[in-house]
Amino acid sequence: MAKTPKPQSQQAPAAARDASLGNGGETHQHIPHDGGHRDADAHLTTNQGIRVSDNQNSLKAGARGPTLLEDFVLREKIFHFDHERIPERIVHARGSAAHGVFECTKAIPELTKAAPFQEIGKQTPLFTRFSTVAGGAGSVDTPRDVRGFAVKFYTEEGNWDLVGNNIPVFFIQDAMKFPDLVHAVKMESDRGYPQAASAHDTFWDFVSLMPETMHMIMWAMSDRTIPRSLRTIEGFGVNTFRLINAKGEHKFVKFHWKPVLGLQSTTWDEAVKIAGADPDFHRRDLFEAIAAGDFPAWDLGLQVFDEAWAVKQDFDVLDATKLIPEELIPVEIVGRMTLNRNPDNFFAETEQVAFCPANVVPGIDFSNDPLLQGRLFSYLDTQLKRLGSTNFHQLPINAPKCPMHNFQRDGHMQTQVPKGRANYEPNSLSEIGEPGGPRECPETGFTSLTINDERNDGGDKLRIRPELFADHYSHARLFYRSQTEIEQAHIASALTFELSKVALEHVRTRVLSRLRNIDEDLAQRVADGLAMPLPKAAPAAKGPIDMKPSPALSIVGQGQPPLTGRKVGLLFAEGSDKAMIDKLKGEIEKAGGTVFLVAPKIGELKLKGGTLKADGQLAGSPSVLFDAIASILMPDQAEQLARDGAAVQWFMDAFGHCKTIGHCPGTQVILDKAGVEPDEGVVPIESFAKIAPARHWDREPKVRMLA
Ligand code: HDE
Repeated sequence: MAKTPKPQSQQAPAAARDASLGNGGETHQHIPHDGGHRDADAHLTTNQGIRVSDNQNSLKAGARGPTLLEDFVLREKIFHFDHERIPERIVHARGSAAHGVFECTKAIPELTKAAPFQEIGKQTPLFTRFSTVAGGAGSVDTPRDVRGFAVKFYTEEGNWDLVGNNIPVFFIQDAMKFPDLVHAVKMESDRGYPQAASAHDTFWDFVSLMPETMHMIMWAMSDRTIPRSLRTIEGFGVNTFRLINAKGEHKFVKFHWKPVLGLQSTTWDEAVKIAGADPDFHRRDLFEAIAAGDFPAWDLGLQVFDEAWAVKQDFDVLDATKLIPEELIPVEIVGRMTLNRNPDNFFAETEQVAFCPANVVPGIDFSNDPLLQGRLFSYLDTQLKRLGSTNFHQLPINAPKCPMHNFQRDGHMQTQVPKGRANYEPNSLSEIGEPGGPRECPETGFTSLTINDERNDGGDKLRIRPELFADHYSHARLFYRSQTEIEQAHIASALTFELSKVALEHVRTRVLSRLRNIDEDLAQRVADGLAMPLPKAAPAAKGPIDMKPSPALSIVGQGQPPLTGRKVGLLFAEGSDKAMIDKLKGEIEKAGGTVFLVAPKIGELKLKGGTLKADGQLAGSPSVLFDAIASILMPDQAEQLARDGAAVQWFMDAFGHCKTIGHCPGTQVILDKAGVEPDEGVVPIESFAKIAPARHWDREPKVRMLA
């Protein structure tokens, strides 16, 4: 009689088992129902709680026989895996998020009764998700695109979601056009490309036919859409909201987030190269900064105004394609958000978080902005599809951190177990001693503002836009003319690049005809860049009028940000002077920067005065990944490296991207080969830490033909 074979898991050599487990072989993990905390000593079980004896082999009829349908462990595991993916967000699919806290720095009870703003020092926990808009969940981090900036405040009076972008205006004025806009910018429907790019026919066709997009187009073509880091973007609520105080008095408000690290962007060439070098560049940067305790922070600012001010403006405050220059209404800082904890689980938190502009708390209300009104419907609707159940508010990341009681019941994935008979209201069950359930709160509950709109035309039902919405060019002109010379050149170059990818000539012509209404010089530069004749200006329904330039709209105009939070690539090789490396590293860290050591080989290298391991290998750590670079090399090492394309490109790119280059005399041979010319940004390492973060824009005309 044949001997009963032992289960394979017992037969396998111990080493093979350990390797396949990857966790030391004997350590099982237990993921309990309470949200997944891990206990290394716990038993591996099925979802039914049955202990699993063998997680390596399926159950077979004989060692070489077919797998048995009876194997519930295998079936459950594969079944669950098969359903791991959920629909991605139709827009803003790719995102990164973090937990944090909002601290009130200026109490404003006279403006709003919203809980986070009632007293200085008051802390409100929050969760913030940044995103690109057009690309899918697996696309790259650095396309030219708007960035989403969504914050969920878990206040003690319920969740307030401030769902904004890094640009204060939007492409369209009315929610009716949102599906058209998104269809036009996403991959073209027959060919399925381009992914995460606006440089294609359908986007520009739509844009050229919709002059209301022109203001946002100026922002989209500016350096705002190619940020260096998510930590260096601004955020805006975009739509006009209202603040209401305890007396019921109300004002309009625009929300602003200002990054404490300052604004910083990349060059287009750099953004493109980063996409190849590290598709997860922004996600990694945010995660690593928080993991290192280098917590990014933003100040929350408000622009507050009333109807009396609004009626006097040349634009309508309900029009999301317009902004209020900070010079007209200063941004008043009322608090600071600090992101201080990475998500424990990307799917459970970053993916399943559901933001909704309709989530407001007492003290905050909506305006009649027709874009906002459409948004109030869309988010809940799309989240039902994406998260699959009306009960998605019960997911830990979405659940309020204050008590929540109502008579809503049942539905897919109900995780709560309501007790008693009272699932309706009113009820009189308390009269027979049974719990009657929660009751309305006339005093403290949310009440909508009773006034509709002072300027509403009697409330007739009309498919129409207000008169002032018709000026599509004045604010586009304001934005363009508020930029520094170099930023204007970037806008002209971005337009030239994008339109050069548009095959339909009539579309290019139509865009040029619109640009003439924004700025003649801009239109001419783009026409020259495309080698196309300048068409007649498009007829404009209204305007444009000249507004006073707003320096706050420029990034460069706001000055160079400090070294705090920036990453410096430091190149060394075998034989480099360790004392010099240590000294420079110390100086950079003292100034708040971090150092990433780059060498041709990653293992321990022998240096003059010690040994050192690199953080990254040269070919895998191109200079586009750093804010500035420095090198400490001996002449003979430099001679060798000058024959390595990766080394030469390291310096060439840093020079081309207008970054600071710190060098020692030994490096000169590579600098020469890389075409690095002396200028104020090419400095001996002794003075590096003082000017490292700066971009040297004066250099740009030397390295690039700008439109
Ligand atoms: Fe959104 N937007 N949006 N949007 N939006 C979504 O909701 C929509 C708009 C913004 O990290 C969707 O859950 C309409 C402006 C952010 O999860 C969807 C209109 C602004 C995020 C939706 C707009 C935004 C979204 C897709 C025009 C800046 C990502 C997935 C009327 C103020 C939130 C989802 C996150 C997501 C609809 C315009 C910001 C489809 C209909 C303007 C940051 O519901």
